[in-house]
Amino acid sequence: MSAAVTMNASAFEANFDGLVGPTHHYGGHSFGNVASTGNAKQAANPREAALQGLAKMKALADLGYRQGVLPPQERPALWVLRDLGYTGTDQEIISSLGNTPEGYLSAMSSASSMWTANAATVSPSADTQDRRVHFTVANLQNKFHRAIEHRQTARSLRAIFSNPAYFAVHDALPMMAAFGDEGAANHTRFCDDYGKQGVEFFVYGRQHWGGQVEPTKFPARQTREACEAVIRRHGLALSHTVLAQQNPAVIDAGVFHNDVIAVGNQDVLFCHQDAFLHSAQVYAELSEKMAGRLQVIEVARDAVSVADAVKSYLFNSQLLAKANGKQRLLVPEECKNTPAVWAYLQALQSSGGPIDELLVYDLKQSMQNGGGPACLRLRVALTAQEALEVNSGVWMNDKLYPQLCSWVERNYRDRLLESDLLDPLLLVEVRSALDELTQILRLGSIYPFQLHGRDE
Ligand code: SUG
Repeated sequence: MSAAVTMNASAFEANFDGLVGPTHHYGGHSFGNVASTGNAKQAANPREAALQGLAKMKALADLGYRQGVLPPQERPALWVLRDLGYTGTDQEIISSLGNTPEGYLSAMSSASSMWTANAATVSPSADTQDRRVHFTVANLQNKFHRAIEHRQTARSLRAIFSNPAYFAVHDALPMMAAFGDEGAANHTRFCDDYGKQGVEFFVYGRQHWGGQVEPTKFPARQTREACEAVIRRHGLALSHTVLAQQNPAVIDAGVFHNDVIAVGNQDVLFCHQDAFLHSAQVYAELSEKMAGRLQVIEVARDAVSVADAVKSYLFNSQLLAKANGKQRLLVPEECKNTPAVWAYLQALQSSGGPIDELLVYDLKQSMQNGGGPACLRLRVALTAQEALEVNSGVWMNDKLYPQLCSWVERNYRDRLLESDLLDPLLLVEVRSALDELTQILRLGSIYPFQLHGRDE
């Protein structure tokens, strides 16, 4: 069974999933993400959202994969509202925001940090010059509700990957359009073995200086300049990195991150025919840098349209290594409900190719905001020694799972509308829940309310 193999390997890939926060709701904040704008103002169920995410984490831990938990952020972000000139007590600020047409309270209450593929870009120690695991926290500067995540993300990552002899957690890049960075959602690492040097693949939506083509309808959130800065910071060898531009037409069709149209793991790239500009060149460069060992599974537009890929999140799946040398594909339930996609997946599974198993999970609460299985996780390849240096309180196991489920059951509401964000009790509930969580996960004081209201 894979359990023994993945746990005992000298290096392996761990997934760190974002625990959904208690203010999960549908704010419609992400222009270009059609699920987010399409489901705006629907009633959300934060309790169900958190339990759905925990069930996926536990299932992967049970299959033998290393699975970690990243904590949610404190919301509403009152320190940002104070920066914007709102004054008074916390409760006075919250109630004074009820009528703002800009939706400030909703944006400042977003639980969007659950999508930890956007928390950071991670380079394993086998790829970096100083042989440490490097993280660059994503600035997420394209969206107001997400641009406020990076400082807490850095604090949380430093509380988990705290030993500087093994881990380097870099602050976010400058908060400018030229350096728009959305983290691992636009980054894939190919390798033969997680512990050996791999090929890091960076996909950008536009080039800020000197770019030729860009989407015209929706924003390209990731820039080439940001990818290049991450490559420099992490000390990656250019002989083992590949940069590619996303096809602007698919961004305009709702593919706001590359992980909505492509996923890769080890020596497999699974992507749509329309994912990249100049696909043939991209595959050739990847293959050359992988010394010919790359397997590309390209899904033809005749088999699955871009619209069906966006609706089902076929490519926002997790490709997971198995002990038999093949891979599992973990997809959201929406794939089952999209006939062309489900037919494709049935054929894929029995094709004799590198993917021989499907896992299907219900992640509807997150999916309705445009966040599938792959959005919910940050991949960190670790050696066995590095894994020992990770704050052990965050590893998912038989003890942590019931503790977190009970914590959710006790602290989360089962219905949340935008108007509920005005409820003065919600802030009290959030802070008391997060205080307890930092103890369960043994994180120490990381939140602004624990740091006397400061976000620095
Ligand atoms: O940034 N949705 C997120 C979804 C992120 C998905 N991540 C990856 N593809 N890796 C986003 O657009 C919606 C929030 C709202 O509208 O309430 C939101 O932020």
